[in-house]
Amino acid sequence: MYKSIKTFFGLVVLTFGICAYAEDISVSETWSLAVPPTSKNSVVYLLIQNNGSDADMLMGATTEVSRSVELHTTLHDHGQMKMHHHHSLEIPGNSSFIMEPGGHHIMLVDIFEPLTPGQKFDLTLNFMKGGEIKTEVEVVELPPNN
Ligand SMILES: [Cu+2]
Repeated sequence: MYKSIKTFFGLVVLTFGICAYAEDISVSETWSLAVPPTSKNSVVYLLIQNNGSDADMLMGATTEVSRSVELHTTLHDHGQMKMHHHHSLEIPGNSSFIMEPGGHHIMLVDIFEPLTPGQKFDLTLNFMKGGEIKTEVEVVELPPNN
């Protein structure tokens, strides 16, 4: 059974002495699937909870494990799986926004090293109103609940 990963702010606070997080937005259940060494890309899934009454916008994300990070949604188009690249994603107020296989996801483009099961890395999400939210991603071998 997969246990949820707590949102992780510690390192930012210790390094810069700045506590920058959004009261309304929280990020949890963050995971990434291990990929073969030949794979250039990987994917992060997570749950965003917006406890504020207003919508926020996820503008992007950064991490040290890949050259860039993109916001994607998997679409089924005439029996073919395609990924749509978003410049931002709206997170409606008072709701949870799930990123899971077959739907929304965060694409790690050009990973520098293969991601292996048990590995953890930081991902910083950038929200228009909520600012930067840092979360710790755990790499797993199989999707949770499978
Ligand atoms: Cu994708």
